[in-house]
Amino acid sequence: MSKRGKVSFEPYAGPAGGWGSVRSVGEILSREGAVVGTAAALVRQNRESGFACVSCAWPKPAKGHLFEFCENGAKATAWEGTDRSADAAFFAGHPLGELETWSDYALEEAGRLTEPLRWDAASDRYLPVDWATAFAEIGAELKQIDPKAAVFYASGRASLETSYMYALFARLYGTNNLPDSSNMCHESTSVGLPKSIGVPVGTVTLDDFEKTDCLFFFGQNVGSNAPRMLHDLQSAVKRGVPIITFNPLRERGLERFANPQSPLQMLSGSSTPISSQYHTVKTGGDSAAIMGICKALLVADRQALFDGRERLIDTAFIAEHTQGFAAFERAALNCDWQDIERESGLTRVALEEAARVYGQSQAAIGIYGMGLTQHRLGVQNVQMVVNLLLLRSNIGRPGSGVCPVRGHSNVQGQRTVGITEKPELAPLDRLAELYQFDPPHDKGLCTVDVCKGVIDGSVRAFIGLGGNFVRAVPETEAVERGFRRLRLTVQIATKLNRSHLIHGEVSYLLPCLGRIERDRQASGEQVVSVEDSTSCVHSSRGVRKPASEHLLSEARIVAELAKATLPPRPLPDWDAWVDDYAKVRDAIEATYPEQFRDFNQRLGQPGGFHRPIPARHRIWKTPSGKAQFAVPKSLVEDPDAPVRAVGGLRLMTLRSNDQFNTTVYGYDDRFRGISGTRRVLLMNVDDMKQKGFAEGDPVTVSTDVDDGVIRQVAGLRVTTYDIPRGCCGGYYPECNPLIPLWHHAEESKVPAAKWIPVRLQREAGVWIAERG
Ligand SMILES: Nc1nc2c(c(=O)[nH]1)N[C@H]1C(S)=C(S)[C@@H](COP(=O)(O)OP(=O)(O)OC[C@H]3O[C@@H](n4cnc5c(=O)[nH]c(N)nc54)[C@H](O)[C@@H]3O)O[C@H]1N2
Ligand SMILES: Nc1nc2c(c(=O)[nH]1)N[C@H]1C(S)=C(S)[C@@H](COP(=O)(O)OP(=O)(O)OC[C@H]3O[C@@H](n4cnc5c(=O)[nH]c(N)nc54)[C@H](O)[C@@H]3O)O[C@H]1N2
Ligand SMILES: [Mo]
Repeated sequence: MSKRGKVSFEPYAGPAGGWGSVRSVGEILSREGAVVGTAAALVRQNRESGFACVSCAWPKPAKGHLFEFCENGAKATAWEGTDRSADAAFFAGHPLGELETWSDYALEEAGRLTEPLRWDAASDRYLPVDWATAFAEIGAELKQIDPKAAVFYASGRASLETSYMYALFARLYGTNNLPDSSNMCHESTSVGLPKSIGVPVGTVTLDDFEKTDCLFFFGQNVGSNAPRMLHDLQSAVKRGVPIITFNPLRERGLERFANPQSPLQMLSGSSTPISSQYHTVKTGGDSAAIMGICKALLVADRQALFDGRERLIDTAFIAEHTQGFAAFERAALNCDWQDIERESGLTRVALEEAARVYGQSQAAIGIYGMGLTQHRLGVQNVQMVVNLLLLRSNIGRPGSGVCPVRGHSNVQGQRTVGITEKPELAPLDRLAELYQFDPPHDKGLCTVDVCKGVIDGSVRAFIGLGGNFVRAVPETEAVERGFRRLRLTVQIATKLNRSHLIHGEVSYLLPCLGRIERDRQASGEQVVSVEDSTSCVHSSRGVRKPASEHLLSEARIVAELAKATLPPRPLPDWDAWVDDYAKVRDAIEATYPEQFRDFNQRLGQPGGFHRPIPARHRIWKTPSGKAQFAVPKSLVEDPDAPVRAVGGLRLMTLRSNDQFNTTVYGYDDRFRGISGTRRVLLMNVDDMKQKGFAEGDPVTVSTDVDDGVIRQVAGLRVTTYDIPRGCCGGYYPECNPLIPLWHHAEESKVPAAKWIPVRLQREAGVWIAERG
């Protein structure tokens, strides 16, 4: 992994996993100086006695492999377990004005935060402050602020226990302003799935992967972002299960995988092909593509009926369990192949082939990620996957189901225990009864609304439970300007990032324990719990010595903030909760008795337990009581920016194999053959020719919308890439300044980060690589 090595672009011919992955892990372990402690920690990653990986949300099997981690999980662990620290001496040496010029990489590379800090205006520095003073001052500030003007953001990592306490604190204080990273991520799922099948989460478990005989994969980059899933895919492929993939890019992990835990594959240099069909759909072309498959299936079904052969759709299931089929069928049959081909960028023949394989399967799973949710019609995309599955009764049967691959390791769980800006999703009556108060009933702010409020000045205080808000959101410039005008910013974090530097008048940086660290409280060492992408709740126990003796647990920080802010009240007993997290779990169980029955007891069982998901049993909690077919509103995923005037491109923002969201581990994207830089723009060779660009030309990218705002990112270098014509790719978060705040999914408000209309301009002068 080169930090600032030679810049090069060469197609990567190796598989995902394999020796490249082993090498990459070794490099980060030695760079973080964390070899011994972290290697020991890795053995316990995702295992019964150990901690849940801090990287992605893919489930762990109840009986783990010897090493139940992947390349990127190991990097995340090493990153948190680094022996470097951003301590008082570090901050004494660097005023914030200077740190603002540092890269995301350099900021986090400074190491772990070690003590509580308060911004000092005179010296423009973060200076140490003791915990008691910090809590008292923050409490005093919050008391002065209208609760409706305060925001309690969460980034998806904090445990169920901390998240429950955080949400309760916000509501006792008087607000539902509880946005979380999910608002930029799978909120399209949380809005789409309830309409279609009556639950906000996926329906599959790991067991279904062993029983399925057909997998669809839409817009999820498994090799980089959920690598442990490759084991499940590899086993499926070995059983002969076809994998039908839709992705504008030929992602390595979706093509070939060499299992680093298989001595045979590692020594023989062999690998497993993953996808059996790879459809390089145009960015934003999935609704059209799925419509094409449905249409082909429905046409073939009519033919089968006519010929007296077995039907291809499950008419009995459709009649008993669904609503809206006739309208959907009509829409699909009336759809023009020309429109489908134009919008998806795929041929009718290719889509008919996908339908043919699907039609032969007994049990299919639809897997998807950000390629579907981060679009203007992201909610519709999700519902289209369900439509496809419902046609052949692929929900609520072993081996079948819908599988949104969540991002942060506890992002799904945070929603489960009440972190939501939507009051109707929180059990307010129950909370009122348990804690004897009148919870706020008005709608809180989601991420996009928070950005609006920060820009227009109606938001006054921002508390961040993890995350890197200003870097992760759209409309970077205006949001940063707004953040500097806030009265109060409080960031609870493990590592320094840009959101800590763009701060309010009064600003605190509160360092916390990471999940891999031992968390000792009055009753002894604590375990916490998290929920994965399959609604499996399991425990996590830290194994490493904390990075500094001054760190507090997130649970403790939240409790102290609550005590300092709220008027004295008998309930809850925050101190008792912090002394023993099992008591918080009792409170969670009392609030959600069905979901968390016998919580403490079941948390101890191997592999944890699955929350009940009615759709798994074909109980549909929709208004009609049936699963719902949804007619797509349009096959064009960006209703405001249809193919604009000649020369415009659709930009999708991507993660490299060397980052976790805004955390940049390095400047290589091994699977995509890019080394030494992130300041690139991936382009189709014919688009480059047409624009007269040569390989490596520096360009300025501008957003192509007419709203009077100029949004630009300069200094990207174009490189030819196997990407559909009319589309281009750049990295997140570097390209975030290009996303207009209003350019988000209808209904779910997820920023449409996978289709930003842009124009390019060649720059005079030479391209300069980023500073590491
Ligand atoms: N190592 C690592 N792991 C992670 C993360 C990380 O940054 N690093 N992030 C975590 C988080 S929070 C999340 S949400 C997940 C994100 O994981 P993913 O859901 O995989 O998200 P992305 O990497 O943004 O890109 C998704 C894929 O969608 C494709 N794509 C883009 N546009 C379209 C489209 O219009 N249609 C289709 N079909 N495909 C499209 C891209 O080529 C890319 O392969 O991963 C989690 N895990
Ligand atoms: N253009 C574009 N924008 C996107 C996306 C995209 O694909 N394209 N993806 C979106 C998605 S899916 C997501 S989820 C968001 C992510 O947005 P966020 O969740 O806000 O961002 P992260 O980069 O995950 O946050 C990283 C920071 O979290 C802190 N941290 C790490 N571990 C811990 C911990 O254990 N406790 C605490 N308290 N802090 C910790 C560290 O300080 C670190 O710097 O970004 C979104 N933004
Ligand atoms: Mo995410």
